Amino acid sequence: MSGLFITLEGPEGAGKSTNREYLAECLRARGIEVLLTREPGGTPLAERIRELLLAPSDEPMCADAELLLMFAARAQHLQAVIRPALRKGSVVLCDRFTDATYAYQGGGRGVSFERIGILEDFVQGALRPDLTLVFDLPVEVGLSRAATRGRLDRFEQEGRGFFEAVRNTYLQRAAAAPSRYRVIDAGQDLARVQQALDQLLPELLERCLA
Ligand code: T5A
Repeated sequence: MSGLFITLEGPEGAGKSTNREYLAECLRARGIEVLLTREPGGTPLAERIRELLLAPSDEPMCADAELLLMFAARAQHLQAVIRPALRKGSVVLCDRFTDATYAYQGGGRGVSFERIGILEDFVQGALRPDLTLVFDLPVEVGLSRAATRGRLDRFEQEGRGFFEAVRNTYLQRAAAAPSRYRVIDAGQDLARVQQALDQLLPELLERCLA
């Protein structure tokens, strides 16, 4: 694999999609080939799985079904999109990846990290993100931003305790492996968040061009 795999993570409404576009523009302006993608999703089949995962339903989805659907979508996404782009030498900017599974299915739903790790190895082999940007902000700020879009999806209907656990899991993972993670204060106004990203750019460019 010769490209660079960068993931953007964080709780609901943290600004990942907004800042993914900003980062892509910054990198493309310097002549770097960037692929923007997201999880769950990123291929037609994985997007159909996403619809199943996000749609509110009268039938509660059990935690293991949710976990396996996340990894089913990921397997397809890796095989059809992420691995080919990395082989071509592109920078892949992916809105959520397996850290979200640890945060939501692990921290939020209580699935053991060990079980998630088994599926991570099975689906990804040795592939892990080269760099993960965690957009961190207080739960209530993120939820109120997400709520401006109107109807809540299945995850957004969870209670505050769920999202506190999600946030804490992200922060714990970032603290445990500081060489892979950069935590960005996403509770600030957008201009300041983007200033923080600007400060990361030299490091990103160095890695992209290495
Ligand atoms: N999931 C996903 C799992 O449970 N396990 C997994 O393994 C994976 C991969 C995906 C759901 O799936 C779950 C997690 C999620 O619940 P989604 O719709 O993709 O669903 O959810 P999010 O990724 O959370 O998408 P959001 O759109 O809610 O959040 P973003 O992308 O972080 O935020 P963004 O950029 O859309 O911004 C939200 C709003 O805030 C404004 C934006 O303009 C926008 O209106 N905004 C700001 N406002 C003020 N100040 C700032 N700094 C702002 N930044 C953005």
